[in-house]
Amino acid sequence: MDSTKSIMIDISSDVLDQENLDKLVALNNDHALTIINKFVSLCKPSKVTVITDSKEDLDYVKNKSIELKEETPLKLKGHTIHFDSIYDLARDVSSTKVLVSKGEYASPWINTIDREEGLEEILKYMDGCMEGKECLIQFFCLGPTGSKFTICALQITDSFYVVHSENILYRQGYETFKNLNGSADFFSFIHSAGELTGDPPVTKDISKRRIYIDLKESTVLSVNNTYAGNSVGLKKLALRLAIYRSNNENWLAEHYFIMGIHPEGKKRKSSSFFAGAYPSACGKTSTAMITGQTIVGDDIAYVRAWKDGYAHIANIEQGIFGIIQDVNQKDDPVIFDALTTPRETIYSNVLIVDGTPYWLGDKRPAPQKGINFSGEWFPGKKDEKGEEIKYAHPNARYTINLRELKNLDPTLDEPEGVPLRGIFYGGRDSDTMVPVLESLNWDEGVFFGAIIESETTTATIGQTGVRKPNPMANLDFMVVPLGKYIANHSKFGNSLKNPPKVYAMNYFLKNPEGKYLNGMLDKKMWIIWAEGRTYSEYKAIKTPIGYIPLYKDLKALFQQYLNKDYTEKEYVEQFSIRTKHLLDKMDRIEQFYKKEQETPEFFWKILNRWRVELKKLKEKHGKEIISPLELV
Ligand code: SPV
Ligand code: MN
Repeated sequence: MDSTKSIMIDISSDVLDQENLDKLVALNNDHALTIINKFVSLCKPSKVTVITDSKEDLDYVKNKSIELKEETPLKLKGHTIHFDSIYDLARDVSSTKVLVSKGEYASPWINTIDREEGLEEILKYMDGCMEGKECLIQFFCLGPTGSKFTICALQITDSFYVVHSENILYRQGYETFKNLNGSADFFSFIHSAGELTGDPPVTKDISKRRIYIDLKESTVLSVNNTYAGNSVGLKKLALRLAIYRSNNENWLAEHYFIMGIHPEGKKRKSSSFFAGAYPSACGKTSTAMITGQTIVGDDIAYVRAWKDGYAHIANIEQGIFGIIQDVNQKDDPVIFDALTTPRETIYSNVLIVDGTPYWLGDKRPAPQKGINFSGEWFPGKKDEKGEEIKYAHPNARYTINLRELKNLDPTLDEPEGVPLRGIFYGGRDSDTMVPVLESLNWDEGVFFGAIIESETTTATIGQTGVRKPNPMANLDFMVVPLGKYIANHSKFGNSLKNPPKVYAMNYFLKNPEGKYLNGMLDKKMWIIWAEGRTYSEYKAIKTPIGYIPLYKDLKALFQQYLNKDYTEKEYVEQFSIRTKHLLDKMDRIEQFYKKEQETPEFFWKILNRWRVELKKLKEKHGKEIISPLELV
């Protein structure tokens, strides 16, 4: 034991005691020990604690997070509140960079920094960043354990909130790590909240917030932040590493929810599993939570070709870090119930009034005072720039384990994942795409994902409401050339005997007066229609851009599920082909993809076909907006 210690672990016994040392040695993994040695000596914590999968260790994290005031208990049992710095309430895209070597190609919208320069900068910020603090070391599994999907991960951090969140959101993996038999095949995340200020303590030096992705070492370094999208290694930091790996191994790592769709009154041999990618804050979680359906996951999934000829998909998480704004009793009864009853839940950046959390759009009377990320809050409070501080942040979140939800699909831990029947792609698009559209084939479906445009939201720092391309809702996390990523999608699906059907979705279409054309509940009709299409149950109208539903089928669905009279006028307004808007979109998309050196040929072919056929349609009808009734 001692000789192992002197060779492998170079940490003073004042910092790492025998019990914790033993836990590390038992892993029998030199690569992990090398990383731990390196970062403990750089970050200089006063204490190192190794967290195994035991309840005792997990409780230690929870209790210590409260003791250190990273979290504060609320009125209901298991509920806590965590506040991030007022400057750290969303993902910081501009400080998140991929380390690249000289001469390496990166698509222009991938934020990069020269590897040497980036490492020098961030390692400088990390030097001594844990002084006087306790450092936690924990091991996790991305994906169901013991499965082809599983990727192991090592997290080193000085934030108990980060590890507590991870323990809710991911599967513990200390025991699985032992079974790696010394392999270096895992992801590593080193994080520090940096110097802290205030009560509760938050990151002080936000100008030195950096999140640097080292693809070569399968490592992400993140410093001077606590907002989970910046700090929690296993979430979007791991997604970036997985995108890199999957694109070199012909599988997919996606910003997907997964749901089981269960149409009323229809007997299926098995559940119908669908995935969907929409940019953050565009209805992903609420789709996966549609009443009557089951949820497998709401944010990140891996997809692999399976021997049955289907793509199989697995949620790599086991919890939800969900946007809380607009969650209310009427529209999201399952989540609302879970959030207002005792269970392990971390709230972040909501308003606390006498130990009870309030958030925007909760449909309760607006509170008049309380504590939020700005300290004591009162109506009319302004920030430094003179802008009003709302009582809760629009990107305020809740963190819960999926097992807390009564609509959880029983396949969450299935090592084989589940066969994927369909994929939804969508964005916040007020004027172009119809509410639901089926692709003509797999490559046209890849095109649907590749041409997502969406108005920016509060999930990222910066201006909101700006229309931007967001391929597969994954652009923020892209670490390989976009062209390579699109080509990988094409190749992946075309190699399957039963590729998923693909649907473009748009929940945000408006009329020329700016009024939304669909209600919150309408998306249920689109998913039930899509599911039925995968069983060839509905006929559809072929348009230049794909298949749209027949009026009679939607009318029947609205009647059945909402007891609503869906009028032909509504259908025509929603499903007309807006040729001018679509052609303008093709121009924008062309400009965007022209910047990419590696855009595959099939993409340009489809874009040109859309253009030619949309123009023809416009000319044939002598107008810009063509009613679906004229296309039957
Ligand atoms: C998102 O913004 O897409 C999220 C939350 O799911 S974050 O962890 O910030 O990425
Ligand atoms: Mn997300």
